Amino acid sequence: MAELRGALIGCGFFAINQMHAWRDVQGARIVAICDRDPERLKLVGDQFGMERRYADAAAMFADGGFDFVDIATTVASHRALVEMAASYKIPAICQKPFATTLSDAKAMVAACAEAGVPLMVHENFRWQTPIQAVKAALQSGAIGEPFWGRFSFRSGYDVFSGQPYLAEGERFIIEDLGIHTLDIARFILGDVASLTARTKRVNPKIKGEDVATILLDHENGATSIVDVSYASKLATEPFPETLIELDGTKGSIRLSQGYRLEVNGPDGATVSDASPQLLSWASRPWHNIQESVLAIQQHWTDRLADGGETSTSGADNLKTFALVEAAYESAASRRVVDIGATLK
Ligand code: NAD
Ligand code: 89V
Repeated sequence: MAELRGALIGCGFFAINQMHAWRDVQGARIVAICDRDPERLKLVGDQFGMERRYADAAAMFADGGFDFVDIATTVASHRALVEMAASYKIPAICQKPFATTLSDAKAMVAACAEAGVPLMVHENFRWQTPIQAVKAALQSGAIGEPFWGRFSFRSGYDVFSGQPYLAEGERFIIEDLGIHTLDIARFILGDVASLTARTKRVNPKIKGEDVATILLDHENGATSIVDVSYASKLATEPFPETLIELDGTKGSIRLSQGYRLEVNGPDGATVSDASPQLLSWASRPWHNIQESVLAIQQHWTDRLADGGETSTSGADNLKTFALVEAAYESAASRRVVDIGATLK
């Protein structure tokens, strides 16, 4: 099968990881890049030896010559760029957060469905090695039926130096980081029927909330807590680890700091190391995220080649995005929010 040719839009902070990962993906390569900022276009173009460079996405689509597009811009441009891809019948990957509103996200899913092209959200956290290890342990049946979970990301890491826009939005931690944690909760314990949330802003230098606690009622009857913070000053900084606790009818799973995975079942406890690999282009502490970028981009390439549905398709991600919207609604109203009603 011929190698798939991709085009990447948005050559910013995170796209560097995506470009490195595309070099390692089997079966696809990037043939064109686009950024409206000439400095970013030059920097990434030179670093990755790209000949085809565009300041305007419309001009790049008009020239064509690629089989899919990887949209790595920030959220404001996602809807227009996904709809542009659909209008050219080009399969699209879109960075998280998928859109600024759930109605935009639904419109993007509808546009790609009408065009008959796949759409995947670059929701990479569920592809992290430790998260996949927890899922595999649960699926092995070792702890029986899970009835309770906690998905926790608490850090004091300075995310604002690399991503200054995170300090400027009315919304911060749920939309940027909690979106990953909520997706992990769905991935591990299944879809959510309703939720309740509380938020706080601790850091006075930012606009949005930097602490959130969300109580989820899963459709299978399990209860879980998603708690996220960028205001937690810990003795050993855990960024960017998601810690997980699961209690089941026959045992328990604990993913603790340092990627330590403990599975306690009827036959006793096993402890293993669920650390991610340090890829040649990766650097600590980001290597956990960087490895998952390669994993999701390989998954996209494999599904595009065999026509299968991706794990984080646009349609799937609407259910994660609905949790983000519902969490903000619940924090504002202090009420329980029904996810079925949010998704309607
Ligand atoms: P950034 O601001 O550093 O980069 C975005 C780039 O897109 C900029 O260079 C900008 O000029 C360009 N751009 C924006 N609109 C454009 C348009 N219409 N046409 C062409 N170029 C355009 O942002 P970033 O930190 O790289 O974040 C990008 C996305 O990646 C965000 O949605 C963010 O949430 C996500 N992100 C994901 C992770 C993760 O682990 N999954 C980590 C960091 C960032
Ligand atoms: O994954 C992200 O979207 C990043 C970070 C991990 C820093 O929150 O913005």
